[in-house]
Amino acid sequence: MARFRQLAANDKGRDLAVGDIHGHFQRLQAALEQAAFDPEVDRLFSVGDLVDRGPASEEALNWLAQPWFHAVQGNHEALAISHYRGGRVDLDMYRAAGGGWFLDLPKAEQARFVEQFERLPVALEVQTAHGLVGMLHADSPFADWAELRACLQTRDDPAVREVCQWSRRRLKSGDSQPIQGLRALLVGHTPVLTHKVLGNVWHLDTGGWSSGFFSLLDIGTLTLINE
Ligand SMILES: [Mn+2]
Repeated sequence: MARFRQLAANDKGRDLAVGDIHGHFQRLQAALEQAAFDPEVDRLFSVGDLVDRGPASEEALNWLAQPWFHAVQGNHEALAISHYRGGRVDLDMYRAAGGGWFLDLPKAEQARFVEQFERLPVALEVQTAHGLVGMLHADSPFADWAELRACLQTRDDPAVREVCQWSRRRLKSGDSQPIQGLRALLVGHTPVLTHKVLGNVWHLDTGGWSSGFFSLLDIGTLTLINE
């Protein structure tokens, strides 16, 4: 499956992006209703981690089946894939991180999720009237978006995937160097109290799945509509 996806601009409605969901689809639905999200014309982009921790991870499949919903693969989707495919996963860590619902599923049920998670790109980019907006779960291993695009399009490099899905370096070090070739890069993975912009990198995991709220970013205008 393609590790990089490119989407054309939405000339009919709004494109909104949201941080980590972690099984809290009911809360997300409420946030969308408050934002008057219209699935007929609007699109919703997830920066990954749809499952684990929350009460309704199973609903991820219903959301992923919607034509207006687009997501990249987070480290929690990667954990499910890795476990199912026989990779090395620390099961205590995985269970502690909310993966119990998946580990306890029969293998055939796990397959239904893994098949969909494997279809998710590691990174995607969306055209907007004001420039290109990129998304991935954690951080870009390259300062130039074109380099990441070319890399994901041509080879499967586990080290590149690792940074894209797991790194907390940028936020920890307060690195405000922008990603070249993008108007904005949207990420999640590390919870923040309110959205945080470093350079042109927007950290959107404001803990809607825990004690925070879901930030919905209009990627056309780069404005938060509920913060
Ligand atoms: Mn994560």
